[in-house]
Amino acid sequence: MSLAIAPDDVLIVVDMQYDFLPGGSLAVAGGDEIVPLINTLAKRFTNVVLTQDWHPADHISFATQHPGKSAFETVDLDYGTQVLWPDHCVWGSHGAEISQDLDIPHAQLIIRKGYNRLIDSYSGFQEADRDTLTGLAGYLNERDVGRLYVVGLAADFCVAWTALDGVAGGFGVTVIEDATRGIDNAGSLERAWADMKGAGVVRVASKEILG
Ligand code: VGL
Ligand code: ZN
Repeated sequence: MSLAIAPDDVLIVVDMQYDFLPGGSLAVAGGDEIVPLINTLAKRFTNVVLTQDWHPADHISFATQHPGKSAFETVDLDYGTQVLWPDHCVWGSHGAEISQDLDIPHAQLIIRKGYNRLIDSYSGFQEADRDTLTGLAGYLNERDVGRLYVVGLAADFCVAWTALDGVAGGFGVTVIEDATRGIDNAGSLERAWADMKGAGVVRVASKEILG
């Protein structure tokens, strides 16, 4: 595997939305610090795809929908264990908007996920029921793209699940570590890196790519 970026490679910029940035309802520490680096990286890619977490106000992943439960606790749903979150990325709200500080005018696709009330979706490819597809794999396959490079928020949830599903879909996947930040709830960040390593996701620092 070469670290040089090829013209058919794709940068996937995950969930750089106000609710995940400082001041947002599910702020990821240091999330704002990665914006300039993501802008620099994006200039090296012909192909850029953005993802956008996009929930109805009564989404099942919100702790407010489960009386007696608090954010960061879990519940058992039909598809498995679900972490409960503060209300975030509600469609039409400011918090759901992608940061205006991202400077990626050449981004080709914004894929929204998490819009089904009863199913969460960390991954840009597949919802948490592990069945409902977003269409991203179909899009990338139809475009006949090369390697996927994943950056954004949060490293241990939407970045990791997107990277893992990319590998499962047959893509070569690299995560650029310093262009991510994690939530790190109950050891989730360490677990996510272990899962990604086990799946064959390549972990690099941006300087290895930018030279
Ligand atoms: C995310 C928790 C809930 C993420 C989205 O973007 O990592 N995390 N929804
Ligand atoms: Zn969400």
